[in-house]
Amino acid sequence: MATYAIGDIQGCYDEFRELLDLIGFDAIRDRLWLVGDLVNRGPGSLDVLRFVKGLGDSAVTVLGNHDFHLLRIAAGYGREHRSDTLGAILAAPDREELVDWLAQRPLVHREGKWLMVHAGLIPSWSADRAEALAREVEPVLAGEQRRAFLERL
Ligand SMILES: [Mn+2]
Repeated sequence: MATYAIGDIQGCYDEFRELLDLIGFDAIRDRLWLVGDLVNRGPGSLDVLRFVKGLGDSAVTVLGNHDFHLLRIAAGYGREHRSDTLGAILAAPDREELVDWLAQRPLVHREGKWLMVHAGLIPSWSADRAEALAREVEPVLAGEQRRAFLERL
């Protein structure tokens, strides 16, 4: 069993699948840590979301700023930027499932001596503090207060 950590996929579905083939990733045996920003910029954000969601417990994903951008737009807040490539997700028949799934991802993942977070921590924060703050935000984002939270984000 191996754990592979991969950074910002940013909608680059074909390259992502190519990379998984290259490292011989086996969803039964191995685990994937994804460091946030699954979506936007690349052309395959919808496929990335569907695929990673389908990996179930084999993949751990923390949220990145582009993922938050999608959550805000899906909730009716924020504006699509001209360079955004989120249209296919927003128009997808499984949009609600995908957005709900994304909103339930953690902000911080900690396992043993490892801490995974998108784009780093404020230097004055400890891992404990980052984890505690993440655990405060996550149920809000995953629950009924999501819209109110995203409006103010
Ligand atoms: Mn980012």
